[in-house]
Amino acid sequence: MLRYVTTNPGKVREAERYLPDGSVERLDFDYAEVQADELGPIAARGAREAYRHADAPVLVDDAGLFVEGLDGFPGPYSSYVEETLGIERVHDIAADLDDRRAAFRCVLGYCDGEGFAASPDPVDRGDRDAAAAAGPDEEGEGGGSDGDAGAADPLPVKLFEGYVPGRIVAPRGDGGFGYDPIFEHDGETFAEMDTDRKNAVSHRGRALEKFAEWYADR
Ligand code: ITT
Repeated sequence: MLRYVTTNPGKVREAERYLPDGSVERLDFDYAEVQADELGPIAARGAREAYRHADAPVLVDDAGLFVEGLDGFPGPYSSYVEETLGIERVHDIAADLDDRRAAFRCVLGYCDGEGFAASPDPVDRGDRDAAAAAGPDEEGEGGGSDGDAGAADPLPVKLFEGYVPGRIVAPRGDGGFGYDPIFEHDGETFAEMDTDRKNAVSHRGRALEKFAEWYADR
């Protein structure tokens, strides 16, 4: 059984469409979200922490809204900004911009205590630079170290990324969750789409599609 690690039931509703019935359950575990300007390291750290907590295969899902005219803000801070400012105020700020283009990004981090081949999707072996330098070599089973002495965490995490472009608009629609009402893609906000339609184009749908294909062979 795969544990989808999130406090957000909306994410699991979307993920269930990609995985066989009964093969995934939500693990409501709030892993520490480290401060970082990229989603990958946050997902990787979270996957390790969640794996150690659950002692079973886990998938964590870190997502964010990146507004072009705000240099990518709120990005990795999207959760904090939703809780503090709220999505209407994010819209108000974006409404003053010439450039209202934005994108959602999602990074899924999978960890089951074993090693993975790095290609075609990235593997975080505890030190991203070392992982990049190591290239697409096969990782030894059992979570072997990348040879980097020191702080690197040897538990490998496989990462799957998804992206969708759009723009910030005044809130419309009552489906979805989070920033969906103010994110328009192809003339409709994500909150105006049902789950299948959102999945067909969304950041999470793209990442889940890659994950599901890879996981089916695992
Ligand atoms: P977990 O960390 O427990 O999974 P979360 O909702 O805080 O739950 P994220 O940190 O990944 O998840 O999400 C960052 C913010 O982006 C948060 O405010 C979400 O509501 C929002 N978000 C993530 N995916 C979204 C989506 O598909 N549509 C709209 N908003 C989304």
